[in-house]
Parts: sequence; structure tokens; C-alpha cells
Amino acid sequence: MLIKIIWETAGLCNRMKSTIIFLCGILAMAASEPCDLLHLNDDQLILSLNKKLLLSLEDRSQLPNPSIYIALRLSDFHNQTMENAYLVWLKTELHKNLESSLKMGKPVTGLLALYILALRGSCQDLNNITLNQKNIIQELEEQVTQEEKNIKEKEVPLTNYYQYSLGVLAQCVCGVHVRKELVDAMEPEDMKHGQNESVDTLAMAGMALQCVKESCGGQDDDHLQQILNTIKDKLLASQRPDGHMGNEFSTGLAVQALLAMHILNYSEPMEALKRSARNCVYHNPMAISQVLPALQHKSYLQLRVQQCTNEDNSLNVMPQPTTTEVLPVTVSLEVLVVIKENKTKYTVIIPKLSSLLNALTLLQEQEAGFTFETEPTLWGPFLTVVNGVQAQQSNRTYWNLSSDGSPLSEGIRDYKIQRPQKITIRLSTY
Ligand code: B12
Ligand SMILES: *[C@@H]1O[C@H](CO)[C@@H](O)[C@H](O)[C@H]1NC(C)=O
Ligand SMILES: *[C@@H]1O[C@H](CO)[C@@H](O)[C@H](O)[C@H]1NC(C)=O
Ligand SMILES: *[C@@H]1O[C@H](CO)[C@@H](O)[C@H](O)[C@H]1NC(C)=O
Ligand SMILES: *[C@@H]1O[C@H](CO)[C@@H](O)[C@H](O)[C@H]1NC(C)=O
Ligand SMILES: *[C@@H]1O[C@H](CO)[C@@H](O)[C@H](O)[C@H]1NC(C)=O
Ligand SMILES: *[C@@H]1O[C@H](CO)[C@@H](O)[C@H](O)[C@H]1NC(C)=O
Ligand SMILES: *[C@@H]1O[C@H](CO)[C@@H](O)[C@H](O)[C@H]1NC(C)=O
Repeated sequence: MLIKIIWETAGLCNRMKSTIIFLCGILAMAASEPCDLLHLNDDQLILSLNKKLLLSLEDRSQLPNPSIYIALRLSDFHNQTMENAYLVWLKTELHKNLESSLKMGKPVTGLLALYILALRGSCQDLNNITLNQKNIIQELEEQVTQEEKNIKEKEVPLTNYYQYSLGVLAQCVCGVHVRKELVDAMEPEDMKHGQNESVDTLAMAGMALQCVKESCGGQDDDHLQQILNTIKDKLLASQRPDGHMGNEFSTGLAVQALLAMHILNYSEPMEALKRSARNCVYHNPMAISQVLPALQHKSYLQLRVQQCTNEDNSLNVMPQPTTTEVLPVTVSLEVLVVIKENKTKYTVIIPKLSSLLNALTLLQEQEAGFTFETEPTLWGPFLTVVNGVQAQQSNRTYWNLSSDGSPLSEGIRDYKIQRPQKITIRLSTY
């Protein structure tokens, strides 16, 4: 265990030398949340994640997140007042956001599918909901068809196979017939996350195809069965010695897929999920939203039969501990920006346990020539521009993050700097 010293932030700042006074502003942000889930039994653990997700509904600084709402709707426990208020917010703010993205011709397959699944999760009548005067399901079908067209012409979806799968899943869960061409365009060999196989994507595709298989017409499709078998084999082969499938953040979706596919020996990945949950690996509400249904033995396919009757209404939010723990220790961070052959190295001194986001912000403020920009996403800020160079979906470029050579499994807001290290930010293609 780390020996943590609790300092009064103000007291600490008073003691600091002027050269590092600029650190004080972000010390509060560097404070780590206490992790105290180790002693909980399984039911208490699930309840605590559920309450954490419910509490996250109160953060209205960003767009409403349909994935969080879906997980809350799939749960055994509810706070009807808070869930209803969030649904209203989804139907106004997210709705408007989707409409304006569509007007600009931006592909919105994944977000639209999640919105539709969220509406299905609260048993809304989808027949009378429209986006830009068009029925919402019809709009989804058009988005997925554009993705399919891109796969045919360029061998890759407009967005990615994860969003394509979400689109197929949402159609199927809402009882819409899924065209055979959409199934045939699923290519498990191309379901990648950077260089690696994407277990998250395989899991989402598996759930989508299992749903199609179980709807009328799907049973006799040999090609569908063949793709499903490939996905199943890949999922089972992704299990690590510690029980996780892929990594900590794909295991929730992988377990959901195993449940959907009626593969019964999922105890090892389930135990791995609980172990990681007890170690507070899942603090990002987006991560919790993909893990919680699995812990409650549910998958997104459950939305097909969602009834919204006789629901529990017992869930309250936990009062949050307000202690601020600050480590009055600094570490030196090396940041290497790689654009093709051009490597630029920077160094910055930061409070220990700062997020990478705060570290990069400090580096930028030092005017050492480093600049960056982010875009908000369901997972938090996504790094898009570094030193004026923009990575974007239309070029299939992105900024790949690694620490001392190993790719990060979290984004810049969630990743905490615990020791001196070298962060590489490399312009990559996918
Ligand atoms: C596709 C994908 C990508 C693509 C996105 C581009 C594209 N158009 O395809 C690429 C390859 C670029 C990518 C990059 C990264 N990804 Co990624 N990605 C995914 C995946 C499979 C689907 C995301 C999606 O489309 N969601 C659907 C739409 C509706 O939601 P959305 O939030 O609007 O989608 C956007 C964001 O999710 C964003 N995005 C993608 N990955 C990440 C990661 C983070 C941390 C953030 C903030 C945003 C982000 O790109 C999406 C498309 O624009 C998820 C799997 C999952 N379980 O969610 C992993 C996932 C979100 N990615 C992950 C990670 C770790 C990364 C990287 C940090 C990897 C790295 N070491 O560089 C980088 C991000 C670095 C940065 N620049 O900030 C983790 C996040 C875990 C966590 N605790 O934060 C996930 C869960 C995969 C996993 N199991 O490890 N990713
Ligand atoms: C859809 O129908 C329901 C009841 O059938 C109604 O309460 C709701 O207002 C309608 N929504 C829209 C957008 O017309
Ligand atoms: C990032 O780069 C590493 C190699 O440095 C690679 O293994 C990984 O697949 C890349 N992409 C992602 C999304 O992690
Ligand atoms: C990708 O695969 C390589 C080799 O199998 C592994 O070392 C690396 O950690 C993986 N990257 C991610 C992001 O899982
Ligand atoms: C399923 O069982 C096999 C053999 O009993 C085991 O090796 C594997 O880890 C199990 N898979 C999962 C997902 O638990
Ligand atoms: C639901 O949340 C509201 C708002 O936080 C709270 O006032 C109410 O007591 C909660 N309901 C239950 C049953 O705890
Ligand atoms: C490399 O990148 C740095 C920082 O963006 C820039 O100042 C420099 O001119 C670049 N060097 C070359 C050779 O392109
Ligand atoms: C991506 O494409 C845009 C034009 O569509 C171009 O301006 C930009 O330089 C490209 N970025 C990279 C990294 O290639």
C-alpha cells in the first residue's frame, strides 16, 4: 500500500517555492479517489457500481450518455425519478445533437444506435419518434446502409465495425428485419483496435448476430452461423491467464456476448470482472456502463424483451466522501511526439498521480512548443490535435498513446502518472 499523506491543499501551497507555485492550481485535481470496495461481497459490489452510475447522471457538463442510461435500465435496481429526468434530457439534448450532426452529413451510426437502444430500454414507442422529420429507425437503417456501402467499396466501414455492429443490434432488438447483406458484410478478421484484435468489437458483433439468428428467418442462414462461430472462437481464445478477455475494459462486453450466445462457462472472466471492480479499475462511468449488465448476468439482447413494469424503485445515491488526499511529491514526465520520422521530446515536472490530461495541460502552459486539443466523447476527452496536426476519422488517423513502449489502456483523463516515465504520442493509422 502507498503511504498517503493528507495535506490541506492551501497549507501545501503556502509551503511551496515560487518556481513550482503553478502546480498548486491542479493539486486538487491530482487527488486520488479513495478505493474501498475490497471488502464488499458480490451483491454489495454490484450495488455500489450501480449507485456510482446513478450518481454520474448528475453531471450535466457534457452530452447525456445513452450507454449509461441503458445499463441503468437493464439493472435490477432503479431510482425512477432520476432515470426519468435523464430520459427527458436524452430526448432533448442528445436528440438535438444527432439532428445537427445528420444535417452536417456526419456519420452517427453508433450514437444513434445507442440512443435507440436507450429508448427501447424505457419501452418508448419508436414508431412516432422522428429525427429531422424522418422516423428514427428508418434513419438508423440509412446510416447502417451507408456503412455497408463503404465496406463494399473500400473494405472498411465509414466509422468502425463496433458502431456497425451496434447499428445492426439496435435494428434487431427493435424487431426490425435485418437484411442478409448487412450480415454478410461483417468481417471478423477486420475487427481491429489499432494493430490488435478488438474483443469489444467481436463481442458487439456477436450480440448483434446472435439476435439476428434468434429472430425469424435467421436460423437457416449458414453464412451467419459461420461468422458467429468465428466470433465465438476468437472470443474464447482472447481469454488471458488472469481470466480477462482482451483487457479489463473489453471483458464486460465479452461476458455479455457469452451470455447472449448461451456459452455457459463464463465463470473465469466473471471473476476477473469482479476482481477488477473491487480494485476500482472501473471508475469511468462509461466503463461501468459496459460492465454492470454483465455482473448482473444480463446482455444488451435483454432489451428485446424489456417490459418496464413492476420495477424496483429503491436506489438512492451514496453521499460522496469529501476527503482530499494529495501526495506532495512530483515526478518528471518525458513526452515524445512522433509524426512519421519527426520525433520531438519534451519534459515536464508534475505532481505525482496527475492525470495525463493535466500533465499535458501543464506542458502546454510552459510554452515549450507543445500544443494539443481534445474532443469530448462518451469515454471522455479524445486527443485529436497535437502540435497543430489533426488526426481524424476521414483519414483513418489517430494519436496512439503508450508509456515506456506499452500501449495505454486508458485515455488522457483517466490515466494517472504514478512514476517517472516516457509517454509516446504517435500519429498512427488504422
Ligand atoms: C473504435 C475504437 C477506437 C478507434 C476510434 C476511431 C474510429 N473511428 O474507429 C481508435 C483506434 C482510434 C481508438 C483509439 C484509442 N482507443 Co479505442 N476504442 C474503440 C472502440 C472499439 C469503439 C469506440 C466506438 O466507436 N464507440 C461507439 C461510439 C458511439 O461512442 P463514442 O464515444 O462517440 O466513440 C468515439 C470514442 O469512443 C473515441 N474513442 C475511441 N477509443 C477511445 C478511447 C478513449 C480513452 C477515449 C476518450 C475516446 C475513444 O472514438 C470513437 C469514434 O469517434 C472502443 C470499445 C468500447 N468498449 O467502447 C475502444 C476503447 C474505447 N478504446 C480504448 C483505448 C484505450 C484507446 C486508446 C487510448 C488506445 C491507445 N493506447 O492509444 C486510443 C485513444 C487515444 C486518444 N487519441 O485519445 C479503450 C478505453 C478504455 C478506457 N478505460 O478508457 C476501449 C474501451 C477499448 C479497450 N477495451 O481497451 N479506439
Ligand atoms: C408518441 O406516442 C405516445 C403515446 O402513444 C405519446 O405520449 C407521445 O407524446 C408521442 N410522441 C411523439 C413525439 O409524438
Ligand atoms: C498503438 O500502438 C501499439 C504499438 O506501439 C499497438 O500495439 C496498438 O495496437 C496501437 N493501437 C491501439 C489502439 O492501442
Ligand atoms: C496488442 O498485442 C500485443 C502482442 O500480442 C500486446 O503486447 C499488447 O499489449 C496488445 N495491446 C493492447 C492495447 O492490448
Ligand atoms: C471454458 O472451459 C474451458 C475448459 O473447461 C476453459 O479452459 C475455459 O477457460 C473456459 N472459458 C471461459 C470463458 O470461462
Ligand atoms: C432517488 O433520487 C432522488 C434524488 O437524488 C432522491 O431524492 C430519492 O430519495 C431517491 N429515491 C430513493 C427511493 O431512494
Ligand atoms: C518537427 O516538429 C517540430 C515540432 O512540431 C517542428 O518545430 C520541426 O520543424 C519539425 N522538423 C521537421 C524536420 O519537420
Ligand atoms: C487529413 O486530411 C485532411 C484533408 O481531408 C488534411 O488537411 C490533413 O492534413 C490530413 N491529415 C493527415 C495527418 O494526413
